[in-house]
Amino acid sequence: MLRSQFNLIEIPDCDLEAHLTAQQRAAIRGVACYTTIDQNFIDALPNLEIVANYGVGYERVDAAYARTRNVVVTNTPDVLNEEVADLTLGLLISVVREIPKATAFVRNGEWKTSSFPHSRLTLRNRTVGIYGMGRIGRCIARRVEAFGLPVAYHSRRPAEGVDYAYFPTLLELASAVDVLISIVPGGPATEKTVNAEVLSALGSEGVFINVGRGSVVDEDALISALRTGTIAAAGIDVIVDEPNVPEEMLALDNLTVLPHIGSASVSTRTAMADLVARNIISWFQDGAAITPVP
Ligand code: NAP
Ligand code: 8YV
Repeated sequence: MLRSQFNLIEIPDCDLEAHLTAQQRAAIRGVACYTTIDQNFIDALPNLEIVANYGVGYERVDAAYARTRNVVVTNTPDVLNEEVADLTLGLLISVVREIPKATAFVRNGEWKTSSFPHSRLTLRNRTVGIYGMGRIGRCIARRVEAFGLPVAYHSRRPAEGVDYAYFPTLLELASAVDVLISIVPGGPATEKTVNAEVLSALGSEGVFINVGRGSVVDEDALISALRTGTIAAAGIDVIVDEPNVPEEMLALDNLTVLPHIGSASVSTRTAMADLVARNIISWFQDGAAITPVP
């Protein structure tokens, strides 16, 4: 889409000096990306006007600094909400009913000689806590309700138009539920907020699901909680140092780790790519982006 409208230079990483001449750097007016865009990167492009991030989470773009340079930053909200919410429920059921183990059991031919053990956990009669009742959080909540389960949540303030039980702190939420789903943004404000105290409050039958960002979780606390039975099980689609999954995590049989596939269907990723391109096209045609970050 972009190539049909603009002269494009594709670079494999952010080492602008290595990949672009000074003349080319001066000619760059827009960037489409899914990587870390820091002050040095922005300063190296004197005529930059727009950074279009491929993803709704833009914590790797220094948006605050971009604003001081009058550079607009865009992301891809809404086009992925339902897709991520679907994956979230799939991961939750997969963890509680041990679907990966069950498929392995069949593939190994074990079903010929024995029956798969009944899962210790069930989703029935649980209360589901959502950490981050935003665009995706609301879609997750609707699905949880459809499963006949009560929903509670924590965000920094009560969410408009939402009548689920609101808890002013994450710890209070964790104490009141036995499933905790994290779908808050990354960044300093949420870093390691899911910690040992929160996991302990979730309890020994508790199930933790993270589809937001790995940085939100204290991974050592999570590994210890799973190893000691402080919580029963967890499913995570995101980790701190992607794609390097800690060996201790891989050794845990009550932890399911997915490779950051929340939005990863061809149709949703295409919709995200389309929105990245349309933000840039709209900016240069009409002087307005479609989804500038708040
Ligand atoms: P959103 O609409 O902005 O919702 C974020 C929610 O988190 C809001 O309810 C916000 O409420 C709450 N929140 C933000 N900071 C908080 C804090 N410090 N403490 C407590 N609550 C906080 O965002 P979204 O579109 O739903 O996306 C959420 C995140 O999901 C993205 O930023 C991204 O990191 C992640 N994501 C992951 C995947 C994946 O592939 N796994 C895909 C898409 C998105 P308040 O402002 O009232 O606190
Ligand atoms: C994508 C995401 O994995 O939108 C986000 O914030 O985490 C996911 O949709 C990613 O952004 C593109 O690879």
